[in-house]
Amino acid sequence: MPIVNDGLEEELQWVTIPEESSRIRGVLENADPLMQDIAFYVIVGEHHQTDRLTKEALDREFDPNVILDDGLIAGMSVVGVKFRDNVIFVPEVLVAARAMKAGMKHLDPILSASGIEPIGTVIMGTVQGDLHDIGKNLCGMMLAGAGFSVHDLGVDTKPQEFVEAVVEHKAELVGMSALLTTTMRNIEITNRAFEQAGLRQKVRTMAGGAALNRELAHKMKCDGYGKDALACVEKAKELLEQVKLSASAAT
Ligand code: B12
Repeated sequence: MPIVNDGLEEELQWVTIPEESSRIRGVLENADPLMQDIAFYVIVGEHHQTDRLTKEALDREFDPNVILDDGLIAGMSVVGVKFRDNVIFVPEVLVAARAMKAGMKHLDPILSASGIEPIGTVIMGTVQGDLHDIGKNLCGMMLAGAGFSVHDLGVDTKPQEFVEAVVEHKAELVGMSALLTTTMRNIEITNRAFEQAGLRQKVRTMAGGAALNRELAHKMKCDGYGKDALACVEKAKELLEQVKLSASAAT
């Protein structure tokens, strides 16, 4: 199906790297026109329209995961490309992030609702010095939806804050988000803080964000890496099993 939203088609002209273009187009060309509209309004930072259309999509019984992937995240991918290529700058990205959040506000309660006893506890936070929170929030929502109890420490989280939260909430898992190459090393520093607090054997840590890949996450001494929110949930479940196994081996 072609892109029927002319504004979106125009925006896609900014995506010039062939692999990026075919990945983003692949999603949008297979998406419902309503998802194309949502993506467009995220790109241009129209939070009222994103808010309205996300609600309309839910009323029309679109799967919330489809709205998230084919609408909101697809739009944000184009924003990412335009920002990287200096087509837009921080203020425009902030306006797009506000639009994305306006849509996520409707999806959050649905993606987070599970209504069952938590399967485990996760502390989530963006590492110290880093203010990006969209991806971390998505991961938190998906984890909550999968049955985890999630405590979100927000952005710019100091290593000691992660440590204190693990103790306070008796968490088995920690999820760290880092989008900047300059803040990535704070993942390792946080892992070291767990070591110094004598907690490193008890807690499993995972990380994600644009700055990372599997190798880097392991180099930063994490137990796991997730490339997106779905992988985050899978990794959390896997690490929780490891915690349970090592706890039962210790008794
Ligand atoms: C939005 C954005 C901003 C917004 C943030 C708003 C907000 N509330 O989050 C604003 C404008 C504030 C911003 C500021 C800056 N930004 Co910025 N930003 C972005 C942008 C365009 C999109 C990020 C995003 O939200 N993506 C969408 C979400 C859904 O994806 P995600 O975050 O990657 O999350 C997914 C996965 O990574 C994973 N994941 C994320 N966290 C976790 C955690 C765990 C545990 C797991 C398992 C998985 C996981 O799952 C998520 C869901 O699928 C990226 C470009 C990009 N391609 O990433 C640049 C980008 C990250 N920013 C960049 C830069 C340079 C900056 C600034 C330094 C710019 C400046 N000169 O001021 C500042 C830094 C501010 C600071 N101290 O943090 C660079 C980083 C380059 C680098 N390698 O270091 C990028 C890559 C753009 C670029 N190509 O140049 N930015």
